[in-house]
Amino acid sequence: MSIQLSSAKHTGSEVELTWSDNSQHSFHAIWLRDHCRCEQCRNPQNGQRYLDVSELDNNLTIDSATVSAQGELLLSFLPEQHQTRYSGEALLNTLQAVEHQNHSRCEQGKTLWDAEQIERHNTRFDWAGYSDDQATQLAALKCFEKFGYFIITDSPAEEGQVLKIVDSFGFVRNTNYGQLFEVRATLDANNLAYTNIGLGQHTDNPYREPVPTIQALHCVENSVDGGESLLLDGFMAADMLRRESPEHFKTLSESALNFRFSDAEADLQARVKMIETDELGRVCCVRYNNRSIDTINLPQAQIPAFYTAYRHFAQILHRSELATQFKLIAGDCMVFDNTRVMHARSRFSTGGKRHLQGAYSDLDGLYSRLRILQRQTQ
Ligand code: NM2
Ligand code: OGA
Ligand code: ZN
Ligand code: ZN
Repeated sequence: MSIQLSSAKHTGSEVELTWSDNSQHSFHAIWLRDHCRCEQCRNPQNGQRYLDVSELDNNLTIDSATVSAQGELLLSFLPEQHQTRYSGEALLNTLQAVEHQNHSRCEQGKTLWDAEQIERHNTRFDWAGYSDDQATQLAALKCFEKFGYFIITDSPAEEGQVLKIVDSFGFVRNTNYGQLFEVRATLDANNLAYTNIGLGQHTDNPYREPVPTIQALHCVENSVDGGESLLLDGFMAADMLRRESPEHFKTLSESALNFRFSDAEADLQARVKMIETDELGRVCCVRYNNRSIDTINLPQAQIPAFYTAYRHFAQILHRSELATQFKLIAGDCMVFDNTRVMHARSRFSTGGKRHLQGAYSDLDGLYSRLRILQRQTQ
């Protein structure tokens, strides 16, 4: 049984709570007042707040704080005589959330992997099972949350299938490349992706801010020699960089770079970091694309340190023990977190045909879908 709220003591500005395991935690009056869930403070149907903090009295204090027989915290505030209550569980959940500071984007709480580690897990889900069964879809989305990708297998090798796959977990992000883009060798390609040359480890569209946070690549046909795929965990690579050289990691997480894509119809530019960290220094986005890095216009005094760090990161990305490699066959679709997982493809022959269809999407939609599926299975 989880711990219960036993007693409350207040000083006017704070409440000190004592729990059944004798631990103690304080909450401030302003937090307790602002988070009130009564019908005057929040809409009971949708839970959205009516209250705006500017309306709170400057002299807000706690008038009384007691613990009910059911273990609820009962409070009243001055000067407005407002009353509110909290379950012990809600307060405990808050304390835990504060301690972990977890969020769906950063490296913490995820399982970082290298080639050997990922091969011990299932990351492949066949389309029939996935589209029929919510438990399978939930497993695929949990795989994505943990490892940054999943692969749909045995889906119809038809044009447009990639959009059905994106629809299953979220929403397509339209860009200058279209809702859906054709990845095949063309003449006059506006992007090297549309040729038969190999593409090194990269994330897509670092020149776009906000970056598309998910990419789906569905294989319609792949009868060429070569054209093999590779995925690697960019959070793992960033972590290795940090372990091998905290200084190089710092350089890449602090230097803003210009990325650019320009053709007849678009001139996309973004000034962003190769390794982005959150307020606690945890990696939450990596960007790496040697084709699209614009002029590096750092002061020349910073150039040697920058290139040393950049080359170190690049060398890590090319270590074969990091990458899982496979050849997409018709009907396969890889869905990956474009803020975390890097992809690459090897050069392919001009004999035979290779045709992928791609689409961008975003993490907010996928994580929302994941939480809804979790809610339904609870
Ligand atoms: N395509 C395939 O980010 C990139 O420029 C990689 C993107 C053209 C949509 C290729
Ligand atoms: C891309 C890309 C990989 C491939 O289109 O962004 O990286 O396998 N394609 O062709
Ligand atoms: Zn209230
Ligand atoms: Zn790409």
